[in-house]
Amino acid sequence: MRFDVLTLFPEIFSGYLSQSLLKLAIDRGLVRVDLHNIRDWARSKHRNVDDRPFGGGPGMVLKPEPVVECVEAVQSQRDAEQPPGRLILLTPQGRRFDQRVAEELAQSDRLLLLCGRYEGFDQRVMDLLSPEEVSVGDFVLNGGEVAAMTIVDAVVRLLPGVLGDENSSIEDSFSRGNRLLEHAQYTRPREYRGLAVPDVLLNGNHPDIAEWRRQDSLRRTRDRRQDLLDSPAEEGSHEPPDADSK
Ligand code: 6GU
Repeated sequence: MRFDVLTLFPEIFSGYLSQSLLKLAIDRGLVRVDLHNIRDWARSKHRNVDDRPFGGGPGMVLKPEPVVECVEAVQSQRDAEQPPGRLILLTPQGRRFDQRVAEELAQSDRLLLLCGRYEGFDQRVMDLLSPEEVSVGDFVLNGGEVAAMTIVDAVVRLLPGVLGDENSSIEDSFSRGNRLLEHAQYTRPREYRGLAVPDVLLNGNHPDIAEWRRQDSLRRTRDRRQDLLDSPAEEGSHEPPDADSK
């Protein structure tokens, strides 16, 4: 899968790209991430990419020309028979990103992630390019870069061969309609500062362990995220949890 990240701050991504799981996926040829600096498409002598908003107001708006021309240049980097890839614009105004969206995006061969800064893009960027607008949550980031990394991170771990075990993302919280939070985990030592590991995890009885974990997941979900139990189960989801069990 190929990602193209279009940004004014490509350096923000370099540390992340050299990180273990993603670096491994890149080294194994499963993923490719190309960074593009929008400023390289600026026309003026001073290479400015933003300007004051018409009508007044605070902040700066990203000019349409460098953004549109950068996107078009990146989209044209393909063979004649290949589709241009999905264009995603990161903005707090977008469709909310979640595990279901990650699974959908993981089906794509190529994603173009367009990161904004300042007060946003000139409206003609959206009018001309019709990107899919995506937000990672109801809060405001200083730019789309951290959101783009969030999307790359969540999508890459769904690609076949990226995680050690092919199935290890399937049982994750929120995956394929799983609506339960993860159960608690313990490792050695058996006792630390007076806190002991639950006995059931030590006795090697795997049906008992599975049942304890299921109950712990239910308990946590009820305490922390009742909303997950209230919302209707998705198509293809696991059995709905037994709401009466303790
Ligand atoms: Cl995608 N961008 C920015 N700037 N802020 C956000 C966001 C994106 N998603 C949530 N907040």
